[in-house]
Amino acid sequence: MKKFNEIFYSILVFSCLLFVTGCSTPEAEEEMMLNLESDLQTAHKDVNQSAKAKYYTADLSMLNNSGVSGTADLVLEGNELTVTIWASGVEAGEIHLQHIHGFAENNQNATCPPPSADGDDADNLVGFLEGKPFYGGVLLPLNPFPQPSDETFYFQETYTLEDASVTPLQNTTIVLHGMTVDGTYVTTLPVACGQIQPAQGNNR
Ligand SMILES: [Cu+2]
Repeated sequence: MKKFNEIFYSILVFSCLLFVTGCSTPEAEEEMMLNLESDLQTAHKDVNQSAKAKYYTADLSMLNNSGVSGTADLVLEGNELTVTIWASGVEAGEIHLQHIHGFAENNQNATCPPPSADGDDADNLVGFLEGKPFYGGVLLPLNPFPQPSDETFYFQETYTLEDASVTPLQNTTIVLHGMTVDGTYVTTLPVACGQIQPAQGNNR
């Protein structure tokens, strides 16, 4: 009889353990969170149904002979802006500032500075401030800023726009920064720039 009780007790303990662990494994919790998240996303989409996604693109061309080029894709849905950037020719191991630039105050169309934007400092470089009359001020920092381990990077981030300062997006530019000049890394030096334009996807 004692033996039976022992076995019965062990089975009881074992099934309790199974029940408890089964309900609280990290995997199960993660799955629950994912389900919850997708429910939330569905709800969010329903709310934003009237806000049709708008698609934009920018060809990033090199500035200051940097050898940097790239492409940016932007999707604006309501006030959620997703920015994707592929860049190559960047300096490995260095932080590359990147921003959406433009003129918030008067909707002037931002452009990329020509080589002649180099002022009379005769350094043959278009500095951050020398480019500003063309691309305007920083409207949205595209952080976290990439610090690639090689000469390319892929970047994607979604931002909730607090106000209308970056819209209309076709009036803005994307500028990548950061290059070594005479042995010194100049974090702010513009290395690539592209005007944001509506993409074909707008007709989707
Ligand atoms: Cu910038």
